This record gives sequence, C-alpha cells and structure tokens, in this order.
Amino acid sequence: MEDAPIFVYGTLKKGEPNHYLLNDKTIGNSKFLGKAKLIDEYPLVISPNSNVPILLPKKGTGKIVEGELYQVDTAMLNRLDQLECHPVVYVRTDITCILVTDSSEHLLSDATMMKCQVYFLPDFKPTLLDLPYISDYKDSVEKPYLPASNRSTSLLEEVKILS
Ligand code: PCA
Repeated sequence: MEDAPIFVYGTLKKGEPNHYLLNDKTIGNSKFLGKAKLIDEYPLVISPNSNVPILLPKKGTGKIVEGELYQVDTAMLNRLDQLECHPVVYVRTDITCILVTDSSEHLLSDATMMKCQVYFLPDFKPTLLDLPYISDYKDSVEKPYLPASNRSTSLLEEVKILS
C-alpha cells in the first residue's frame, strides 16, 4: 500500500527555501494534492536561533496550521526524512488533515478529511511554548531560515531535550 501523503507546513511549502526538493525529479516524484489544514490546534513556532519552523506535538495548544499536501514516492520520502533528520530531530507521524483546495488551488465545496503524515518535533524544550504561535509559515527577512550548513548550533541542541 502507498504511504499516506505528507502534509508540509514549513520550508517545504511552495515559495519556501526547501520546496525545490519536491520538484527535483532526480530525487524522486511528488504530486501536489492541494492546500490543507490540520483538524486540531498545535503550536507551530519558529526556532529562536536557526529560524526553523517546528510543529510541536501538543494537541489543543496553538492554532489550526495551514499547509500543503503532497503524495511522494519512496525515494522522495527518504530524501525528506533525511532533510528533517527523521526520527532523531523531527518524527514523521500519522495525522488527519482537511483538504481545502484541489490541485489547481480551487476551493473545494466539501471539506475532505485525509489521513496524512506530518513532521512533528517531540521531546522539545518547554520554553519553545513561550514563542509566538503561527498558523501559516513564511520565511522572512526578520527571521531568515538558516539551512543546516549555516547553523552555529545544531537544531537538535537548540530545540530538543537531550537525554
Ligand atoms: N520542513 C517540514 C517540516 C518543517 C520544515 O521546515 C515541512 O515543511 O513540513
């Protein structure tokens, strides 16, 4: 059976710094299914140093997060897992979303619930919950996304409780 589609909420969205990966046919294949949103609230915050968007698995806190849904093949999924350091930093987790548009971004008249997967960041430092909660991530000049190669501390050290 095919893996459930991936709900992306951060740098993998259209116009954001890692979206090019989803379009790179030398990696694998992806298909945009439409814009989507999660059915429950979760805190989506931007990490203080590397300005990385992270979704915290604390259901009921935060906002309804908006994103995009992609069906990806195994090769693309492996590349995304590598980007997100799954399962060490982010953990790809089953969740349910509502598809809001079709693949041409036309609004759907009936909300369709879809099983999907999302990259959560478990074992996060509790101070992250003091950051502003966002619903629709966009990279910005005020808080520019730092790719892993430009970080002075790893995301792991920055945001996770290390045991
Ligand atoms: N990339 C993944 C998780 C966080 C990030 O920047 C995404 O866009 O969903």
